[in-house]
Amino acid sequence: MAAPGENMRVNADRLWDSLMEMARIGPGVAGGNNRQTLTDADAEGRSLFRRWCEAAGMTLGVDRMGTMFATRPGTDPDALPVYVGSHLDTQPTGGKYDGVLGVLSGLEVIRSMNDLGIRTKHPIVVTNWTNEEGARFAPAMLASGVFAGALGLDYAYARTDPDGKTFGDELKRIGWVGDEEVGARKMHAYFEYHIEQGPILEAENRQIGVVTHCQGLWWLEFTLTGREAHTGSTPMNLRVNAGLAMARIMEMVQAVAMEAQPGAVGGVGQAFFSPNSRNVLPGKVVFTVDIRSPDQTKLDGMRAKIEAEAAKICAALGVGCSVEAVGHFDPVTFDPTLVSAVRNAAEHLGYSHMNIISGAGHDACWVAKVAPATMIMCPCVGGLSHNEAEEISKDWASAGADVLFHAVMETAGIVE
Ligand code: HGY
Ligand code: MN
Ligand code: MN
Repeated sequence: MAAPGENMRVNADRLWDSLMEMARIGPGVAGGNNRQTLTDADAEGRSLFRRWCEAAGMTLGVDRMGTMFATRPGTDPDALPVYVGSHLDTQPTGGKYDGVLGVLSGLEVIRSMNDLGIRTKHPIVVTNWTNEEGARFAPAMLASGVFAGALGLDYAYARTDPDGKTFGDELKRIGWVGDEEVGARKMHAYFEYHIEQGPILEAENRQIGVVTHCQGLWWLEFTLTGREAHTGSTPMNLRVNAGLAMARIMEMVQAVAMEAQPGAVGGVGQAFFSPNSRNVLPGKVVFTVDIRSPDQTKLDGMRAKIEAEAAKICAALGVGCSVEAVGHFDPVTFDPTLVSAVRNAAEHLGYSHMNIISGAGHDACWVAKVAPATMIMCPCVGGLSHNEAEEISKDWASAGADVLFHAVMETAGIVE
């Protein structure tokens, strides 16, 4: 059964108001957000979150990756905390809810516990992970990857953005280098509440996604070397055309992902041409292939095929080809006990629900390596995300937050 306190609900208006207030920081150009990690806007959002946490009576710890941990004490000082978290950084053309909903719903759980005078055995920690998106500094889920021991701190600090600025310098610049060793914290459990970022829950008319798994991912960064030449006076048979090689590789990635259906995706979201001049054939093209699948064999098979076929495409055009994996995590199975706590909470609260596999990656994917972890999802309009038009309803937002509230209370243990 879900936690006692049959009628526990979050304050839906307060949650929604907090989402809208955070959305005013780092506004986009079309109603969404551009609050990229380690920018001044990110720093402003972090300060607002810190003020809210301190006003709710929590104490803040920060680790050397800048991840924020706000703690509400439990009655048992020896009990490991229950963590609730997600991320406040956004894509350059991001929505108002991706990541933010999970962080601010965690805060809303604390605010509601305060309203109801609830005490728990285990402490509760609300977490804002640094650089979940991986938009400015690849890979995605960078801080949680270091926390889980999958990525090194020095590797993370050396990551550069397109302007050549390093993660470490930017973290120092905004004044958010904490003193805690990354990964020193031990967790009793971790919950992440997130919008689905896909069309399934809305199409199936379900309020809650009980997330059982998350698909794995490879980010393959290709660097193709052609020969800079005049686009007008260079005969077609004399070209060493890296742009053409990229186009053929992108077409091939689409074909490999379609051959791997169902349960596979592949595409390219970022490409850079050098010198990127309209009438110069590119000497260098750098682009990242993003492939994902919940099936390990299928995921790794796609990677092998894409790398082999890309080498053939480039050889046929005389284009140089190198590839580096700049992001990866294996498919994840979330903790069955926590998954059941989420399902029990949804049933207890009378919310429609279904099992779902997360299409997007989340910090929970790395946390699951070092602690029992799971996720809760709510629908989003049209399944749209990583788009400023990302939208959810207030009812969807609060239903998921209610489920989070009950699942966390059940796991943290209410003390009468
Ligand atoms: O790439 C992802 O899946 C996440 O949005 N960082
Ligand atoms: Mn996210
Ligand atoms: Mn995202």
